[in-house]
Order: sequence, then structure tokens, then C-alpha cells
Amino acid sequence: IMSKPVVHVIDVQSGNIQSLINAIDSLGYTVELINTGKQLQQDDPQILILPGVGNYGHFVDNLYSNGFEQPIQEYIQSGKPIMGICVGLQTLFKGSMESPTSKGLNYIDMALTKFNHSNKPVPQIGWNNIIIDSSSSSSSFFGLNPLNHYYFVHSYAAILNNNNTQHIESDLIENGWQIAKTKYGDETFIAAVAKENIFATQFHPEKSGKAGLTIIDNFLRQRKTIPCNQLQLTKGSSNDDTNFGLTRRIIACLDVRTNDKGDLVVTKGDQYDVRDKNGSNNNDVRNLGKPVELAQKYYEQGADEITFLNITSFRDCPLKDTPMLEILRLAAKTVFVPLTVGGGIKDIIDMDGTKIPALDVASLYFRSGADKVSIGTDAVYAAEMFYLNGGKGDGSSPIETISKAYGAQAVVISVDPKKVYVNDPRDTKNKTFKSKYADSKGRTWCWYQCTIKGGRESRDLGVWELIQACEALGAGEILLNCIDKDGSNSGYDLELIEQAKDAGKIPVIASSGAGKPAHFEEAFRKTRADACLGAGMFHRGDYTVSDVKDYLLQHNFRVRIDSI
Ligand code: 1PR
Repeated sequence: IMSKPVVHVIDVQSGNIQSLINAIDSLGYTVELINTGKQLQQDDPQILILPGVGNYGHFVDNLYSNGFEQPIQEYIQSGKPIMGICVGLQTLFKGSMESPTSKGLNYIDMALTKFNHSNKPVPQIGWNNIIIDSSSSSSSFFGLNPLNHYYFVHSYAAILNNNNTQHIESDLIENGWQIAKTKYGDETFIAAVAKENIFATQFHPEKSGKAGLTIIDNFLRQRKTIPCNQLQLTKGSSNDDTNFGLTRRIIACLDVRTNDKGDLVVTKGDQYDVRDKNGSNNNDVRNLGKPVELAQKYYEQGADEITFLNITSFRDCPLKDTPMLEILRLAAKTVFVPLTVGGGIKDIIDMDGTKIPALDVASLYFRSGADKVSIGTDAVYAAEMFYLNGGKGDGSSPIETISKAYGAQAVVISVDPKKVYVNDPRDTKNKTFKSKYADSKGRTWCWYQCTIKGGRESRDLGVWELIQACEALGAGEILLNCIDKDGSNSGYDLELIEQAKDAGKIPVIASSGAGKPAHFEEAFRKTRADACLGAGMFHRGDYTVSDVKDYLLQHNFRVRIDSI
């Protein structure tokens, strides 16, 4: 039996390295992790990957404290191939405004800066395309295809069209660098660089579906010259730039719980009630399929992300037995788009009495293959504390601790609101707005009330207030459910989405109510939703994810269709 070729990957325990391992594995290689600079010198790898996620300073400081600085430089000097991913690419630069006191490897004499958030959501989260100028040859980028879309998630970038960066591009090219670029809104930044044995991408190829796997594969084989006629043209490249250049993200969501027989199933509620009310299955938990199988199915259909929510997380269960861990581990082996997991991300007391901080719970999920964690109940508590503290955090909430270690982009806030009408805005301390739809008493003033524990308990906190607080605490995205609309197949609550967009700068995922492709189109046309999530209509098989994308494409929205 021929043994699989080995790929070495530098691991300083930042974020989701498991997805990269799985991606390399699926291409027929074995991964060996390198944890110290010394090991890098001893193992003498033939091919090396430097992945990084999260905070720049946290990452480079970890690299240096593990003795990597000189060994990486020696490795690059040796001429053997190295590929940087995301913060791995950024490490090649001089530094980043994200962490002004931390120094990069300085192969590229430029500091990264933050995207301008005055006119677009930051972080950039989503699928964007690549521009390769005639000055660079596409063959240096291992088959990077300007007609495909790749998954980006970052707030800082090598922005090329700032006042003080005008000359940088020509300097880089003069110094032998090849550059692939991307536009986010009106900002153009470096999406990939290549020079001799160095190749690096700002996007995540291991999270970019088949298009991304192809690039990793080509790099590992060092297959540089890919004739243009082999670059596959894909559909989905509508010229629509109305979403800052990003595709319209479609997310499939799996609500997971144990049914009465003890099996882990994907279920789906009506206004959060998951028990069957009619037919012979009287009052059983609705069983719509197996979590891992469904995740794979939606990935194949073209879902841009998969979200798993453990909807009975408020029940106590020993951490190591948390069923979601195994689901993630399995799903991450074959699903190469971002995975989010929610439910039970909080400080917990394990069955034996040990305290486990939320950061450790989240770490366990990240190590199993999650890219983001979603926080529901605990985010409401954190926001309440934030206001009690006079509008600041004390550093101890899960939002703060996880965001600090893994980056804002890894922290999603799941909101479970209900619409509440009032006679007068003064009837509540929360921000109200006038709805187009009056209630049965003819009232139009209303607010969206946060609930916790899957809608079981309402709190005196509005969605607007929640988002403001969570963004300040370090959250990177909002998963905006709506109890009134959940399972109704009647379309999203468009007013709620706009209210959430007004509250903050971070991306908002619209959720609850999607029943047909036209509902997605409506949400993207009438609101500033950054992504739309569907559940029931996919589980029941009414429509596939690709039905939704085809429909959006017909209506001139840009969507990602994975390369075949
Ligand atoms: O509070 O941090 O432990 O997180 C619990 C998580 O579980 C939260 O994200 C909460 O939204 C979720 N959850 C709790 N109970 C339920 C329930 O249904 N009984 N599910 C629940 C929430 C909302 C979406 C759903 C969309 C789209 N489900 O996940 O998929 O509403 O549905 P549709 O397209 O069919 O309308 P914590």
C-alpha cells in the first residue's frame, strides 16, 4: 500500500484548523501538525501551510512565542513551497492596525488597515470574486478562477486604494510579487499573493467549496500552470454589485434535538413548537432527518453556510457528551463551507461540578470543525449586564472572551424576538418604531422583545438594544430569528430586518418565515439583509437551495454556484 503524502501545517491553536485538516485529508494527503519552531526545523517538511484566524496580534505573538519566527524564515529561504491562509497571509506583511504593537514577518512592506465601515458591514463575511490584472499571470495562483467565488471573513486587509497606499501595488510588482485583488464596496484589497515559493490567500480555500479545494489541491501538487481553457466558467456571475461585491448568502439551518426515542434528529417548529399537533404522530418531536446527512445534502445543493442549533441546550448534559460535537466532527469532514453551531455556548457547570468557561466550550466546538459559534440566551444576559454597567462590558461575558481569542467574525448572536405593540413609545424603555401593520387594536407603535431559552422567557430588552450592546462587546454577526414568523412559510419579517440593520454595523442574517424562493428575493430586494436563512422549506423538500439560487440569479442577484 502506498502511504499518503504528508503535508505539514503550522498549528498555534488559533481557530478552526480542523476544517483545513479535513480539506487536505479529502484530497488524499495526511496532515502533520507543527506546534513549535524547533519542530519545524526537525521535521524538515517538504510542503508547508500556515493558516491563521482571529486576532492578528494574538496570532503572530503566538507564532513568535512558540519560536517560529526564524524557522519560518529559514524554511522560506530554502525555496520549498509555503501557503499562507487568512491571517497566515497577513503575517507576511509588516504589521496590522489591528494590533499595532505586534510585528509581522515583513516580507511585504505594508501594514493592514481596517475596512471602512461607514458604508458597508464590517467584518466582510461572504463570497467574493477575484480580479487578476494582466500584470500578474493567473498560473501563479494555482488555478484561482476569476469567475468563481471564494469565502472571505475579515475586518483588516491590505487595502490598495487608500490615499497612502497608491504606490504600494507597483512597488510590490516591481519586487516580483504577483497580486490577485478583490473589491469590497469601494475598497480594493489583496486577495492573494504569490512570489517564487510563497503563495497566500486572504480568503479561506478550505471553506470555499469545490472551488477552494481545487486551489489547495493544485498547491499541494505544485501544479502552477493551468491552461486557461481548463479554468471552468461557472454560472452565477451576474454583474450585480449591489451587495458590495459579495454574493447573496443562502444558509441552511438545522435545529437539532433528541426525540422521544432518544435519537438525535433535525426538527422544525411552528413558532418554536416542535411537537406534531396532528396525525398519528400526536405530540412527538417532528423528525425531519439526520443532521449530518442533511448538512451534506445542503452543501451539495450549494448552501453557502450550514448552521446547527442545539435547541434543547438549556437542559444540562455533561460537556463531553454534548451530541453536537460529534455531529460537527462528522459534518466537517465532507462539508467545505462555513459551519456555525449554537445552543449552550455559555459558562457551564459540568455534571461532576467542574466549572467550564464558555471560552472552553467554544474552543471544543472550534476544534471539532465549527467556524463560528452562535450565542442566544447568554447574549441577552450579557447585554443586560452591559447596560447595568453603564454601557460597557467587564470582559467576562462569553461574547468578549470568545471574540478576543477567536475574532469577532467567530461570534454570532442568535436573537429570538417577538413583536410587541404599545399604545405609546413612552410605554417601554426600549426603542420603538411605527409598523406598517397594525395589531388587532389598531396600534402601530411596536418593538421587538428579546426572549431566552428558546422563546420560553421574555425579557425587558429590545432587539435594537441587544444588537447595540453585543456589537460593542465584540460580536461579529446577527442571526435574526423571529418567533412570530418561524415555520409560517409566509416570508421574513422585513421590518424587523431593517430595524436590526439600523441598530448596528455588523452583518445580519435574516431568518424565520422563508417558504419559497421568492421570499429570499423579496428580503434581498426590500431590506439590507446580508444573508438569508431557511429551514423548514428545505427539510420538507419543498425547494432545494439551488432552486433559491436559480431564482435569485433570474432576478439578477449575484449568487455562488460552486464549480463542478
Ligand atoms: O440560548 O444560546 O442556548 O441557543 C439556543 C438556540 O436554539 C438559539 O439559537 C435559538 O434560536 C434556538 N432555538 C431554541 N428553541 C428553538 C425552537 O425552535 N424551539 N430554534 C430554537 C430556533 C429558529 C431557526 C429556524 C428559523 C427558520 N429556530 O433556527 O430554523 O426560524 O425556520 P423556517 O425557515 O422554517 O421558518 P442558546
